[in-house]
Amino acid sequence: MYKEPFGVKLDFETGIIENAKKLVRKLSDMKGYFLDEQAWKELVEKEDPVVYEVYAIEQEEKDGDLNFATTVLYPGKVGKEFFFTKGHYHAKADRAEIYFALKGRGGMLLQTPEGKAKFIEMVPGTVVYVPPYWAHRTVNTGNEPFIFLAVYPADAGHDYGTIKEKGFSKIVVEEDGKVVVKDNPKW
Ligand code: M6P
Ligand code: ZN
Repeated sequence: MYKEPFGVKLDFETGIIENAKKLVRKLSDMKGYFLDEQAWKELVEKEDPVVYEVYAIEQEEKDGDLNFATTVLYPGKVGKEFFFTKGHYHAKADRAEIYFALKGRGGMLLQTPEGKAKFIEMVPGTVVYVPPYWAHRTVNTGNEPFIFLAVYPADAGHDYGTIKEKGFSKIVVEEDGKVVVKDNPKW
């Protein structure tokens, strides 16, 4: 009936949560995600960098419980596009989420199923509310790891399908040394 409460240490410098399950996403795991396919291929062949790592403490997929995870999103670009996380809707689409930025700088792209998109800048201390039904992807627009904590319902699940096929309606690129959010020409 009662689960055991616990406290764990989150290292603000590295993003590592003790006893967490670690997931690593390399650039080769993200085929088809970036706009410039040639630049993606060249970078994969050259060094296949780690794009991000996730340290997650997850519970059984039950209504009412919570998961939490840190993400360490490395700096880098594919062509002009900044490194980002895959991005997802929740499998239970009406589940919300909270992100809390800890280190580095970046932002979150959010999108409704109809393609209405929004970009929210994130610096250490920024808390982002992801409402039910919005897909979400984080982007590192800086030159150091962008680290944040996410808290989400244990039964939310991940739905990668539509984002993997179509991406977001907006892209985040570097132009003349500036961070620019523009329409995705492939959308
Ligand atoms: C956050 C949470 C996780 C998610 C991770 C990486 O930590 O939202 O649920 O898995 O970011 O994002 P993605 O699953 O889109 O690759
Ligand atoms: Zn989520």
